[in-house]
Amino acid sequence: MQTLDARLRDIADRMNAALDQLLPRVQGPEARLLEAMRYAALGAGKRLRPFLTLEAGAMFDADESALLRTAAAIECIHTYSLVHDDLPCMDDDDLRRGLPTLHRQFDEATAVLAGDGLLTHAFEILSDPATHRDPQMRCLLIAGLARAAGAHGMVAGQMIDMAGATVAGDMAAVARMNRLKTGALIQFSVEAGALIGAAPDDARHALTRYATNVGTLFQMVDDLLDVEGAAAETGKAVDKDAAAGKINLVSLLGVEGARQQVRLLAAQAKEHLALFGSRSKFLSEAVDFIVERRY
Ligand code: GRG
Repeated sequence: MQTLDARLRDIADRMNAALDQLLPRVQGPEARLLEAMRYAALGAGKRLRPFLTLEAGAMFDADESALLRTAAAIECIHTYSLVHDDLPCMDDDDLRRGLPTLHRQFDEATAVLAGDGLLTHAFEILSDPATHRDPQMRCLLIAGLARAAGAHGMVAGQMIDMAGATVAGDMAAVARMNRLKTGALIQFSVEAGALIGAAPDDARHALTRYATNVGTLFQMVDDLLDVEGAAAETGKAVDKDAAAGKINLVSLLGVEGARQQVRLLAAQAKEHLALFGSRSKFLSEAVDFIVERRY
């Protein structure tokens, strides 16, 4: 039986190959745009969202190619969000995945356009019959990704974050921001696998609850890494939130309180998988991987 590490590496390799093929270089004046999109998308990401889609789908013997293309679309959205988040008008970061951010490597206008290109390309991938032969399924995937990523999901969470709209002490508001900014796309990553695999209702509900816990704990670990991590390990700047005076669950609960909450969420996430027995081995082990991650 494969280890989780080997499985994550295998999925990352397959994702890189899929993105390489889905984002081909072009000739002509727009060559720079595709180079920039590839620079961002083919970087050293953990490919956690693709892992969640492929693992959730594999439990129901879903078609591998449909899962892989859907995961690539999700990764395009995730990458665009990082590119735009790093821009001077947002978080103004110089380092991402251990390399210069896209606007540093290229320029700001190219970074905005490369993000736009990746966002749009995600929906082109999903609408292609090569993703799924059933047009209704393609529509469900497109609608689900749009909801998770758009103005009622990730973009709304980013707006709340940018506006500094989470006042000190307002735990519920911070939790909602996290649910939208980070949780919505993680949740869709799991749901997409279940959808393509035509999972029964009870399984889909259990997976959604698993994904909700994973999304929340993922963001809390990210906030802990911002406080405790080192840029050399995380591949991005640290201590950003405190320097910007931002409120997050770590500043509200304290480091120890946040760690305790992470442990609780991790246990809950795994409990939601009980229904699947050994079939959910990797999804369960991934919870520990996320808790223990240093980057
Ligand atoms: C700009 C529309 C728009 C949205 C940005 C996701 C996001 C919203 C901003 C990123 C800021 C951030 C660091 C959020 C914390 C959670 C997160 C998404 C971390 C990065 O995801 P990983 O760790 O990254 O999966 P890799 O590099 O492994 O893909």
